[in-house]
Amino acid sequence: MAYRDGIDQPWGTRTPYGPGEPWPVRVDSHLANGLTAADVDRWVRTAAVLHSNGDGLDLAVKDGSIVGVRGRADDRVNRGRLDPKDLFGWQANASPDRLTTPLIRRDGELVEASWDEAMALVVKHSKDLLDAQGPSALGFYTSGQLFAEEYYTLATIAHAGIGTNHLDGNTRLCTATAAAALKESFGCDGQPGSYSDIDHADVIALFGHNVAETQSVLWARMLDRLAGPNPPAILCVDPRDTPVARAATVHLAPLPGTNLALMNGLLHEVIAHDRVDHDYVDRHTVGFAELEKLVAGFPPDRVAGICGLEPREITEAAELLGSAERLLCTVLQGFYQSHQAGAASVQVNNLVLLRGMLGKPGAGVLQMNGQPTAENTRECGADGDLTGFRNWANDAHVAELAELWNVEQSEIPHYGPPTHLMQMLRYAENGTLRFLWVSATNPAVSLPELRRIRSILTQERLFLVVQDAFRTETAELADVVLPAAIWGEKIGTFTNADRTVHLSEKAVEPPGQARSDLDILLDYARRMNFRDKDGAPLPQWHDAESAFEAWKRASAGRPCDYTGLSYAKLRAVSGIQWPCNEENPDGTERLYADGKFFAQPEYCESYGRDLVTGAPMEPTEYQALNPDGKAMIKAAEYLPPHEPPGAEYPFALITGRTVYHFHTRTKTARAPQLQAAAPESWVEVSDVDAKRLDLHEGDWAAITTPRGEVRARVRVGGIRQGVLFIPFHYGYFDTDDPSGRRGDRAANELTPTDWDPVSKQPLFKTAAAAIRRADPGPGSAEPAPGGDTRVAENLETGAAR
Ligand SMILES: Nc1nc2c(c(=O)[nH]1)N[C@H]1C(S)=C(S)[C@@H](COP(=O)(O)OP(=O)(O)OC[C@H]3O[C@@H](n4cnc5c(=O)[nH]c(N)nc54)[C@H](O)[C@@H]3O)O[C@H]1N2
Ligand SMILES: Nc1nc2c(c(=O)[nH]1)N[C@H]1C(S)=C(S)[C@@H](COP(=O)(O)OP(=O)(O)OC[C@H]3O[C@@H](n4cnc5c(=O)[nH]c(N)nc54)[C@H](O)[C@@H]3O)O[C@H]1N2
Ligand SMILES: [Mo]
Repeated sequence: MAYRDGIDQPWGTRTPYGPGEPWPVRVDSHLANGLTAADVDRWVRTAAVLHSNGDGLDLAVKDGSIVGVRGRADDRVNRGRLDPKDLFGWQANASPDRLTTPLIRRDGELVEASWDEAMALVVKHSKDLLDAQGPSALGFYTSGQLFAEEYYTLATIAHAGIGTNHLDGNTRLCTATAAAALKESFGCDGQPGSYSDIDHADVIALFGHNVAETQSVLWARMLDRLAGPNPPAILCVDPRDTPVARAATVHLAPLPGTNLALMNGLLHEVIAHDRVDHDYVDRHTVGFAELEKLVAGFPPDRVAGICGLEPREITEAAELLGSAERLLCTVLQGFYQSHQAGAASVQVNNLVLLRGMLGKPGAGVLQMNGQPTAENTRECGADGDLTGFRNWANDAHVAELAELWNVEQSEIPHYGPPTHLMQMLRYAENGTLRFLWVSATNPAVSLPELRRIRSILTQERLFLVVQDAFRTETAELADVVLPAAIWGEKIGTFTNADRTVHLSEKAVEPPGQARSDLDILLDYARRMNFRDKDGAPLPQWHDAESAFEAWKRASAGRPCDYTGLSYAKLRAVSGIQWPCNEENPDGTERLYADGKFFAQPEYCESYGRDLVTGAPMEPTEYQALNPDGKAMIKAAEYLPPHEPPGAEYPFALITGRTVYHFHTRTKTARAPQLQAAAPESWVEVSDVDAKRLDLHEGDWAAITTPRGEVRARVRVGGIRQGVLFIPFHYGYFDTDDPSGRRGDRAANELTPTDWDPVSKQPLFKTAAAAIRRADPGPGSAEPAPGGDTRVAENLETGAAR
């Protein structure tokens, strides 16, 4: 068992391996100061919750407290490795500022209250609004960080108990585009590929995915392949010089917001050089001719002009993609949160389909997830999807749900898809939505255009319930705050980006009166007295395991079939990939290996949309397009971004992550090692731009967009000219902000209210901005604040080559 310093060496030491060989085991561990494994009373099974990778780990428990972590050597995902956030982030559980009692707003202040008082208020507002305005006055905004049992319970309560269509997750900000792209191409959500494809691939192409910092154990797997015999070639598409870019064979740094043009250009080359697997395309797809026609208009020189690249770079990248024998593509926020997100992400699926790269080891596509349990939000139907990847526009699917929940079909709203969050906010803004229950997300930092978000959430007429473990920026705005038990303090299951399901056991008691989200939701249902059509309580389950059994029934026969899983089985095996059922008792490594898709008209999750306008297709159109349920190749015309850089705002602004923090830092800022590694926000500026603007490393800069202004210290380099990058982790609260500046550093003060027409995912990565030096001026500069992995990265990639 290796102790390692996860701060200086985010990816640890190399364990090289060759193509087709198993990835060697390397067990990472960290225990609280002075403790050794001999001091640990118990090790408790779980998996990582500070990203979507699903790394299996055990929590060390001593005297009723969590005192450390150890990776699970037998886990299929990580073979023992842990990411820096997982080595240290568990310390947040025991933070002295955890919420321990409910809070209610009295005379403008949040004051402590009993559970009875707090829940009585929530129930009174729910009932009053149901009577006065009906179910559409109530909305729920949940997370990608709860457990499957909790999402399924919430979906049941919202859709069948209340009967509102207003239920979405922060997965809308995260993986709505992944889900949309999969639905457009394959008729249904569900990750085709598997992490084990990394062991076999000869080309790995990462589209807008900084895997090194955001799924660092997955990057360790790639680095180990790079350090072994016959390493894969890497294509990186990212405007920044990320660790992935530095290890890449070909790095394309397109202008933000031009992904679709680039993809059309790459497809143009693949087709022009006839790198198409015609047999595969003929047998398993529809739509090739239209794509061929559309991308004919995207030759390299035109695309180079749009993307700010050299034509040669595009042909080089296309050659790599076109000559690959085992091509693995991954996609994440550089595509999902950028202009034409859905359309661009679908083109990655098209690439894989054209090249016949599905279902065999080393070939495939990972339309990535971000959050640890985003997959479950989607499959349980706690976002804009219906439970079990059912199709809201297919009455037979809604009838199945009505039967499962034993309610009338007419009680489950399906006049349109469940309301997406940005629309819900609009309803709240104009006063038809009057009750919003936010669980496990911090929208006052994570949503775009924060000034507008604050004004919506603080309206007198909106009753805001916030369920969290900490007194976040959002909790501060609430009418009622409910203290939640978190990971390690409750039991449940969750599923990572490659469909691997883990059981997360309860290791310790939650602090004070904090309760699991499941218990809170079930308590609400009982107090609301929801009933099915025979008068029985709705939902009928009463704890996590009975909720899991109910969810299994809801998943039966659907793509995400859990019927072959049980808590007992998940205690015996560390990580099992769905579908897991009678036919596939050990789970399923790759979807679509047989060229059969979940796309039959009567079975598919969605009839699809127009990729440019987002207009939904009619069932009859789908039937005509794809009667046999094949994979769909869909073309889309490139449009310029809505807010291109111009005279007043000459830079393209993008936002994203660092390896040391998770989101709004409610956990990672409470882990001293992580907070010390990246204590303060910064802005990345290219060398050329910095020189021109007389900006130096460590200078304070003011960054402005039409929405607002923030301040951050300058980091010079690491990004293409004309582009600025700000991490979005830093909200306006802090425990130790040395500058004393608050309220002027959250990246989302700058981002626009705009979303992708297909997935409705907000555009966090396409805006125009200006930058100037702010006081105290030149000469006062210290280096830009910590979190600088550049040294470590260079060591790492150097070692890998
Ligand atoms: N350390 C850490 N890990 C995390 C998280 C975290 O907060 N911290 N969060 C988790 C979650 S929820 C998510 S969703 C994932 C996100 O994981 P990633 O998507 O890998 O992370 P981001 O930094 O948001 O964006 C990735 C890259 O997109 C690039 N990019 C920006 N605009 C464009 C563009 O127009 N085109 C292209 N091609 N690229 C562009 C950025 O330069 C950035 O390097 O990470 C997960 N893992
Ligand atoms: N500008 C910009 N904005 C972005 C992004 C970006 O790249 N750029 N990325 C977007 C993406 S991909 C994401 S995923 C979002 C993330 O945005 P958020 O979801 O707002 O971020 P978190 O800080 O993870 O918030 C989760 C909250 O849940 C709480 N919590 C943790 N576990 C539990 C639990 O078990 N129960 C309860 N009740 N609470 C719990 C935590 O304390 C925390 O307050 O941000 C989005 N916003
Ligand atoms: Mo995310």
